[in-house]
Amino acid sequence: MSGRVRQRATANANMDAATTTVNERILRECHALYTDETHGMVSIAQNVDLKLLAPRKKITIMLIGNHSAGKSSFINWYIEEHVQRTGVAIETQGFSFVTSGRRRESLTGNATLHLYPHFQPLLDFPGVVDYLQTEVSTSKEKKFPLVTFVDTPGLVDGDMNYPFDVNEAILWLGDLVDMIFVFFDPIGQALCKRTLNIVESLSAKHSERMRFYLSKADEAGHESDRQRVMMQIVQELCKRPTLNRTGFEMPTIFIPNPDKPSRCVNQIEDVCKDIEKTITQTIQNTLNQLEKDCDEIGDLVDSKIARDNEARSHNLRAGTKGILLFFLGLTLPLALLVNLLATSFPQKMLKDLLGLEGMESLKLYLSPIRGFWDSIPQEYHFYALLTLALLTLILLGAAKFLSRSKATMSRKHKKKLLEQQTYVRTVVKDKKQSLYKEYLQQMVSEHDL
Ligand SMILES: Nc1nc2c(ncn2[C@@H]2O[C@H](COP(=O)(O)OP(=O)(O)OP(=O)(O)O)[C@@H](O)[C@H]2O)c(=O)[nH]1
Ligand SMILES: [Mg+2]
Repeated sequence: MSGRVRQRATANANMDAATTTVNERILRECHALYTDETHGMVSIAQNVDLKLLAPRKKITIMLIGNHSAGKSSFINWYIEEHVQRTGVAIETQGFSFVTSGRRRESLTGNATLHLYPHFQPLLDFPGVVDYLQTEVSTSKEKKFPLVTFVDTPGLVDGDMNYPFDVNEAILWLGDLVDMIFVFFDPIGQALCKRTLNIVESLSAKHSERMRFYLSKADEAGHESDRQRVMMQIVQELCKRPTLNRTGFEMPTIFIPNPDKPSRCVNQIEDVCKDIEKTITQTIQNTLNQLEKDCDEIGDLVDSKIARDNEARSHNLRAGTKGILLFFLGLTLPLALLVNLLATSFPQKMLKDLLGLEGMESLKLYLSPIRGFWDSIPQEYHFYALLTLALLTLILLGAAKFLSRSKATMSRKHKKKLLEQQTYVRTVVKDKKQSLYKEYLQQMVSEHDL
């Protein structure tokens, strides 16, 4: 790296550090603790057959609602930059991810999936990738550095042809996002069937993520008209079983327009507070999950090593049993064979071979076998031999069966596991504690302000 490039890189890093909030850094560092190539929790967990997912660095908010409900306008207002096209025509045709970054750019569908690998199954929805894009904005407004918005196509009934299965794609996205904002606008087709069906299915699974808003409330006429529109929408929603709850909340929001002051109550700031609350919750959850994952990895290493020790002592026992049975299996036929040889061999040759003393002691040792063999009537000798052969086979088979060993870890592997366990239990956990402390300090100082 040349001096100037290095200087610029350092300047960039310093600028990043200056503009990055504590929360951003906490989520980023947690993410890095999971994804580091050598020491990452994800790869460590794989060694103990645990599948971990790295936490996200931002929360994701999906906006749905009928066509022209003001979804894209809300995003533009939040980030204070006009990145999403807005207008009375059907403006947003596909899915648009709006996220913050170092420079303003627009990315294609494939680049979007590269940036958000966990959204890659979207490829299973034919046609979606061509209608997918990411708008990167340099905005640092509100909590935008910690948020990714997912703008969706306006929902309409009837002949409108979507280039992909919009219902299924939205339902699938609903599983992955942290918040789902549903915008109902008082003048459009707020109550279109498609919107109601999607909202109903989403709320069957994710009612706690969903927020309902009466958008463009400044266009709803007088207070009484607004109340009537809202009642109608709520009544219609409550007809659906998954949405039938008491205390249905539907704040009224609109994009403040200094040229067109409105007397209508605007609860748009509460939306921002809600986003902040979800971010705070996400940080707490991420830190708690980090601790839980450390504990789980630690415990799994312990039980893996205990299983390995057990397998080792099993193998030792099995080996001993196998050897004993093997010898037992061989002793019987060997003894009989020696006995047979000793009796059928010419006595003189045996005497020459072993000497008189040797021959006598051989006879002495073999006498129980000879006694046993002689006690079997001659005509049963064949069957006795057959039984013996069978017995030998059974004993040898049992020896093989009982000496089967279990797989064990190599010493090197075990050492590595223990090192990783120590790393997770000390380094990662300490890091979690210090991040938690920073998070709390920051919360306290924010409240002081
Ligand atoms: N008066 C008023 N007009 C709004 C408000 N929000 C959006 N609009 C206008 O409503 C029109 C539609 O807004 P969009 O943001 O494009 O709506 P959308 O939901 O993204 O529409 P599609 O992308 O077609 O689904 C635009 O002309 C906006 O200027 C609002 O709060 N008050
Ligand atoms: Mg739009």
